[in-house]
Amino acid sequence: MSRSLPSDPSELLERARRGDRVALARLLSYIERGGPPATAVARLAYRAEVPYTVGLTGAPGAGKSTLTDGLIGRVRAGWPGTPTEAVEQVGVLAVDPTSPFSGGAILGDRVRMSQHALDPTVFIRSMATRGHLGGLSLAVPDAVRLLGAAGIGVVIVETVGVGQMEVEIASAADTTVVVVTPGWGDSMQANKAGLLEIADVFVINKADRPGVREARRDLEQMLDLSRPGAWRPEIVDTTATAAEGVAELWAAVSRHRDHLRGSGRLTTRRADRMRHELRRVLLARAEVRVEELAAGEEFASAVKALVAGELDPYGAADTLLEG
Ligand SMILES: Nc1nc2c(ncn2[C@@H]2O[C@H](COP(=O)(O)OP(=O)(O)OP(=O)(O)O)[C@@H](O)[C@H]2O)c(=O)[nH]1
Ligand SMILES: [Mg+2]
Repeated sequence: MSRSLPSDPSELLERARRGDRVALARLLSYIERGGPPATAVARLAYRAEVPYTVGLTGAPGAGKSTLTDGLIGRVRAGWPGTPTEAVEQVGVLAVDPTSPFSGGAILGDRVRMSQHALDPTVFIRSMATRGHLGGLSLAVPDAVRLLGAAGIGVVIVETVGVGQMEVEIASAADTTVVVVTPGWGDSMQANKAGLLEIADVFVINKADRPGVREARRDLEQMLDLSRPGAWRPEIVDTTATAAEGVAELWAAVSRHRDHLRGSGRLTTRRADRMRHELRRVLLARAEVRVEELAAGEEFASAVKALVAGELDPYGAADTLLEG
């Protein structure tokens, strides 16, 4: 760190609330690294009121970061239709589930290249898996709430990739945007169904390239065959590099948000997420408990008894759990 900071989480959070971005970054590092400090930060930052979260996922290189960069300006201008509802601060978390390092060369460079990198009302950070128990699927919501506790009203979570893990992270958003490109079908064949399930808005980026109409037809067909529901995902064409379609994308996100709020689904969605999150916390805690048991004497003698044929594994497990 370039200057002295307290290490106490509540002092750091106090500073982060007053706009100290270095303090906020330090708190995020705690969350990323895991262990008791991560839990302490997460508990301090927990609140019912959370930022509106927009997840962006898609294949590597689809244009998520370029789109995010364009969206930031839109977000700062407020929600379409409700311009009085100002969004004073925007957060961006760029998540790479495949990388154990944050600020890694590629992700970090792209994040830093953002035209908003020096804007004090915009907070951009990359996140990767480190020690956080339960991995990124627990660390990301903790991080989002932390940004909220620091006064950030909208958080964009960019997740690289289209595998199951990415889908899980991206779908922990209020509005999930799936970014595809013309000719996307092949690269995402494996997880088309998963993406279809989580998408609230589809973006066909790189619309300056041939194949946009085919890509749209493909998506429309898939939507026709699935998900009869109150919300049919909108499909927006964008050319992120020329900032084309970004306003329409933000408008589509905003309409989805109106739909969630108007139908009461924002509340039920968030409750579902908390149900899921609590299960994951319980599982993570149970795992720790098992490791503790496995390091103990009782466990060692249970193994001996198993080897000698005096116990079966199920009986042994029952005994250990009761103990
Ligand atoms: N032709 C064209 N190129 C684009 C467009 N949007 C992004 N790109 C380019 O595609 C490349 C990848 O863009 P990024 O925004 O970094 O894509 P990303 O999805 O964030 O990539 P990862 O984070 O690595 O998964 C860059 O060279 C962009 O300039 C577009 O609309 N049209
Ligand atoms: Mg990116």
